[in-house]
Amino acid sequence: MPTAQKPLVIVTRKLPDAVETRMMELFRTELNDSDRQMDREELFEAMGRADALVPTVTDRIDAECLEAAGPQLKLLASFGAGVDHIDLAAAHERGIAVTNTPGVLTGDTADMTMALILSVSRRLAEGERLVRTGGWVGWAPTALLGHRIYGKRLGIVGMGRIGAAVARRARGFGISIHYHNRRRTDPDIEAELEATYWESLDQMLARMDIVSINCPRTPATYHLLSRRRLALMKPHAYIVNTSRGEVIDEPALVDALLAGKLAGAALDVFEREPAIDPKLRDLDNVVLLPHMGSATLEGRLEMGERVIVNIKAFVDGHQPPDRVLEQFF
Ligand code: 8YV
Repeated sequence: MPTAQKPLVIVTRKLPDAVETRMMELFRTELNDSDRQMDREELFEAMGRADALVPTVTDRIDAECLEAAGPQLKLLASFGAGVDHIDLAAAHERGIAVTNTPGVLTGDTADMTMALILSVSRRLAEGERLVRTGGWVGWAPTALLGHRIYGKRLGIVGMGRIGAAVARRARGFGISIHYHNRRRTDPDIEAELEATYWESLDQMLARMDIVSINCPRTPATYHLLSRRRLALMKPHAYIVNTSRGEVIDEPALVDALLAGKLAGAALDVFEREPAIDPKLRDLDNVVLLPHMGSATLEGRLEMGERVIVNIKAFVDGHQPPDRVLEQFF
């Protein structure tokens, strides 16, 4: 981006004030005060003008969108860890670098995973609904009985930063850790977590009390929790997803829940966000959140800082610290 004047940075959504202010100081920045999601035409237009675009998970930067990129666009500095909304191969082909914001949302997402594990197993959302709707008539010995999580087995699908952070937290609740990952993790981490590695996802799923999805959404993880695999899970098992909806075959999950083949699900992400299958909404043993796993002010400020560091490094001719390399996906 060798321009004499400051680079034009277009931000597609409203970011925290402190992040936007710093961006205004450093770059020629166009903000989106309305926070309205850009439609395809607006996004194409922004791609045509920006030197660096700051998209979020709600912007689909596919090959068609990348076709609209002007020759000056050299960086997609995404606000978020996941990059499945960007066609990395098409960006690479056009010589456009992609960065993300890993690390800074690990703890918040892991905290939310624990909150969901507790919510679904102890029926928190159901109890809250009962009180809020005025349906609570008083304490009863057998009302709203959930299941204890202490002593249960948690199968973590994807032992990256977030998976390991979930494992650390779950250990504090007396849960034993199992995991499946493309590669076996560092032996020191395995020892620290007393974690059991399963090369076979099928074998692990068939034995777990709780399954947590913590892998990124890549071509290899699309519907990893397929209809066949969901059928392997125990009927008393819970499934929790704070990763991406597409990792689970959602219609198959709905069928399994309706048929009583799973005890419950806690979902922060969905296949066609923000659309939710109405059948999920009708199920009491399902906890539904609006993709808020990393939604803390602290986290969003740190994500913004990462975006700024990445743009600044790139503009100054250095390798941005969080460059996403296409061949890793
Ligand atoms: C973010 C997320 O809020 O970073 C991610 O991958 O899923 C979320 O926690 C979102 O992506 C921001 O763009």
